[in-house]
Amino acid sequence: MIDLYTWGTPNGRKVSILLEELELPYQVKPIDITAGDQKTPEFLAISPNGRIPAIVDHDTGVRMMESGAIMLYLAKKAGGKLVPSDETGYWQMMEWLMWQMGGLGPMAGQTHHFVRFNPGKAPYAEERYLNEAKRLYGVLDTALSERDYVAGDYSIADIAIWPWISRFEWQTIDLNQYPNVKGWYNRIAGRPAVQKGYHIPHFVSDVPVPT
Ligand SMILES: N[C@@H](CCC(=O)N[C@@H](CS)C(=O)NCC(=O)O)C(=O)O
Repeated sequence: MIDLYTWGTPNGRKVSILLEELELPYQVKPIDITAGDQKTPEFLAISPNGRIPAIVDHDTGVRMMESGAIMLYLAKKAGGKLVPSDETGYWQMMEWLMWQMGGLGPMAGQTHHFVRFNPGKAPYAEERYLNEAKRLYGVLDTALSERDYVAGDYSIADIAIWPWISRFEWQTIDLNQYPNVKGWYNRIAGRPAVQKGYHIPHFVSDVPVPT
């Protein structure tokens, strides 16, 4: 059994959606990051960086933070499901997973901070992060003009990227400007595991539907 420490954020949803896709049994341990639960000594012993998501796998004794590492661990545990088996596909998956972890996630996160939650306080930061978010949407749109999913078949890289794109409204992004991203977003949003994993640890609002 796996314990998933999470909250209803893009990084948390990456792992809950993956666990649903892999059909691995897990129990949810909500960590309310708005109440400071991520700073308790008990949670820091599991996730030393004080961020969700984190897991404890009671089958193996593994404790882990960092969503990208957790996703690779879980996919391996499930026998390599949602990881391309061919060499080219594998590294393409890894490339887009790293793109999400090092690029889209941090830049979109800053966009949420400045554009959504602190408008007017730092116009330079708002412009910088929103422009970078738009640039990254463009990169994804170009990649998806050649294929349905970032590494060919649906993989953990798509699951890592998707919850960040699901915040397009917070980012003031019009998905109609990125038609390939919009089609990909809707394809993934329609998956039952995505609909279920999105609402972990509890329902906040419906999965956003672009108009
Ligand atoms: N690189 C980390 C980032 C994790 C992260 O930033 N989590 C946010 C929620 S999306 C968090 O726990 N924030 C709490 C805080 O900032 O104190 C990962 O991918 O797991």
